[in-house]
Amino acid sequence: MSRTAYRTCPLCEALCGLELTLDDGGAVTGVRGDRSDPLSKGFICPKGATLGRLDGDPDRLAEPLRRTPDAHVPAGWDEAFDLVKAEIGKVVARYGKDAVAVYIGNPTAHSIAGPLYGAAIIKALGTRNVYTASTADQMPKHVSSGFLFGDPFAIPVPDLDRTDHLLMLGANPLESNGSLCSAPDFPGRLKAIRARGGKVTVIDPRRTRTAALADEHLFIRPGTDAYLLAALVHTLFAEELAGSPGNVNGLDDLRALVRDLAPERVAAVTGIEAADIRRLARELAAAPTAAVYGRIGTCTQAFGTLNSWLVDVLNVLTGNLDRPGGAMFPRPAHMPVYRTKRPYQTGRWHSRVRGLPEVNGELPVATLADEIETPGEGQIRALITIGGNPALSAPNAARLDAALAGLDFMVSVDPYLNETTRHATVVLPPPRPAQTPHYDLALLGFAVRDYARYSPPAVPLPEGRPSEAAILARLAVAASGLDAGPEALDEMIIASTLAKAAAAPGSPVHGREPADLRKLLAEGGAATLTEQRLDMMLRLGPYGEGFGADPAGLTLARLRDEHPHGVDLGALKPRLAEVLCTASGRIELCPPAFAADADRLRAGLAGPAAPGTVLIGRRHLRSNNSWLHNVPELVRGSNTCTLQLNPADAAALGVAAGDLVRVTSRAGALEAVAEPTDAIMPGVVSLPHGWGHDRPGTRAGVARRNAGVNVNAVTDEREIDPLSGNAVFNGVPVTLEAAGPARV
Ligand SMILES: Nc1nc2c(c(=O)[nH]1)N[C@H]1C(S)=C(S)[C@@H](COP(=O)(O)OP(=O)(O)OC[C@H]3O[C@@H](n4cnc5c(=O)[nH]c(N)nc54)[C@H](O)[C@@H]3O)O[C@H]1N2
Ligand SMILES: Nc1nc2c(c(=O)[nH]1)N[C@H]1C(S)=C(S)[C@@H](COP(=O)(O)OP(=O)(O)OC[C@H]3O[C@@H](n4cnc5c(=O)[nH]c(N)nc54)[C@H](O)[C@@H]3O)O[C@H]1N2
Ligand code: SF4
Ligand SMILES: [Mo]
Repeated sequence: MSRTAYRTCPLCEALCGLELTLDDGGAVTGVRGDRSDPLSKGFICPKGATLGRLDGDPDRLAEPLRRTPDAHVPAGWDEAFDLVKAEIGKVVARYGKDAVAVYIGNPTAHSIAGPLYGAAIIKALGTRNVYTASTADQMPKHVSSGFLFGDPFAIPVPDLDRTDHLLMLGANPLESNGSLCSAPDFPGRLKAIRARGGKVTVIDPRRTRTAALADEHLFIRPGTDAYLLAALVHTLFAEELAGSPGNVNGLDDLRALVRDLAPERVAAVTGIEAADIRRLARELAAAPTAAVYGRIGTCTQAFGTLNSWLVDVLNVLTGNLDRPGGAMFPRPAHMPVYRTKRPYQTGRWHSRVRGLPEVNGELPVATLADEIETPGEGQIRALITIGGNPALSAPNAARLDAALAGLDFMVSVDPYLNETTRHATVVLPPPRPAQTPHYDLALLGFAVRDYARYSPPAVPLPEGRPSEAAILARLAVAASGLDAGPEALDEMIIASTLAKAAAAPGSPVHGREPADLRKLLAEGGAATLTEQRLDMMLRLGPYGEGFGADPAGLTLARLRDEHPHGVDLGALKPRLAEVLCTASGRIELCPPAFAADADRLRAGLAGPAAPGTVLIGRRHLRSNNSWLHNVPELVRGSNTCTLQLNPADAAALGVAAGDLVRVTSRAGALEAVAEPTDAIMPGVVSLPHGWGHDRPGTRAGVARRNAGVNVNAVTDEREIDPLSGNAVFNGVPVTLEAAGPARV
């Protein structure tokens, strides 16, 4: 007898609803798109469709592992946690708190456990050595929003379903399914813009599938978007196309800043003709509604923060920020709208070795190896990784990989023994996706409609197996050195949240007795303390039941029982006033730190446009960073780790399709199989990331047989976006050499 269960796909940011078919033993035997999900309406991609294979992967760890001199061997949960507590305690006692570092990876943003317990672990450790995949990804956007709007998480998303004009830079949602813009069936939503008479323009050094779907695609030299964006801003001012945005500071400073950055000056460096730049600006200004959207290609480059900022400057100047069809702020159901925030700041501390500023409470992953390798007070001796694979994903990953081998102690929360976790003294595996509850705490804040969905576990946990939330809670308690159960942590967080809510004017429970609220929460039908925390957030949120204030409002029980396919909370609504929290109460359109960084831009115009070869990244639909290469169905066909290069460049090198090319940079070298294609600009080569599964000591058979090469052998940890500390993966200078026919 089979049965059906519904849940959100946890793999990418698109939040698709899935319909799982399960057999008697709880194995997932089929996956389809959930047609009743109001946001995804049955859409599914090949990754979601093979979730059952991932869920039942025989290489997935079933129990904790402990490293011995020969290999990793099974350990009991108590034994594993005792070891973690003792070893972390030793490092802290000998070297101090900063000697224990944390690295939090991408899947943590797709779970309930990560957002609810990650911060508690950091707090319990009291370390300044906090690293996440954010500094290999979207940190520039946080810094931009922090300075512009006062809140690093107030990131406007393009209102895809209503816009008349989308200008998209450095994003390829036909492969990635979108990022910082959760939109199931992103391709369908793009086609709909065109179908209703709108226009989609793509700026990318590669003619991607997204570019092919668009009305217009313009090639751009990697790393030069800031020149293009500044020239667009220049044109809006020069041709008096900018509206008169209210509630902004810095308009005159901005105008002065871009005065000398006319399209004619930046044409050579960007590779885009001045007439085209002027036309782009005019079209943007003339469209009834428009949104400018930049993603990973604009963040993971040397001008990441300037790009992220100028994207929103264009949205503001064209009157499109916070209006339907423009760039809007979602209003997620679990985020209170009454919170009071402090003005945004970066650089509250600096990294020990390179003196890089703290951003959002963390340091750049590009300097993690420095901090592990460099002796002295504050040197990192122990590391906790949660859902991350920095031995592949970080810039100059080979160096970091070697550094990890030198740690005194490492514990990894991860379902796989892979390139990173093979260095761990202890591996703590979270359960299967089908055994894990789901609610997208991190991603619902970027969805193109207000929407919420809770998925309870489809399969109960086996006796004695902790949920990922329980693992992280126990890790937090172990890290604190206290003698308490993990429940104490949840109780503490619940108590302090309720007390704050009761004290906050404007909160639905203002003036209520926290103890009464606690009682109501306990009676609310949530199965675990983790669920109670989620219930609390939903009740206090903008659509919440407010502990009785709005009896028809949302609770976790209601979301779970009455809306098993998710609930549509409507199109995005203007809400800038609710979001804005700068000290001035206005949008800071020209933050001094950003203006100062524009000097670097000008410096780039002084010399000749660099003619050398540069490397960019690439994503494939059937891949997901480093960890889906163990699913047989996903490593076939087009999902291959090849070096794309322009046929003219291939001819000059004397290589044909299938030949090996040696790629060398300041940081290292690799050999990859050539794939000549005119979809890529001359002078630019592209390799996908997340490959290189040939290391000893890992346990992922399919991935090992489809190893590929790690692009981060040649990316350079010394190059960062200085304002955010973000890694530079695009526009990496490399040299190429023919390396002979492919070895089979
Ligand atoms: N299938 C799949 N989906 C994924 C992932 C995955 O690995 N595979 N990863 C997920 C994650 S973690 C993220 S962050 C998102 C990212 O989602 P996207 O931002 O859509 O990522 P990409 O598909 O890499 O698209 C980036 C584009 O930027 C272009 N580009 C490179 N350099 C430059 C430049 O200098 N300027 C401009 N204008 N463009 C440039 C590249 O050619 C590429 O087409 O995807 C998520 N979804
Ligand atoms: N050259 C280059 N490098 C890049 C990028 C690029 O475009 N080019 N992209 C960057 C980006 S955008 C990102 S986000 C980073 C990603 O960087 P990371 O987050 O460091 O790497 P991932 O490959 O996502 O590794 C995810 C890890 O989480 C584990 N995992 C999977 N599911 C779970 C779970 O449910 N719980 C836990 N605890 N663990 C789980 C996997 O086994 C794997 O070890 O890579 C960055 N690196
Ligand atoms: S698009 Fe993303 S969320 Fe949707 S099924 Fe594919 S991997 Fe899952
Ligand atoms: Mo990412």
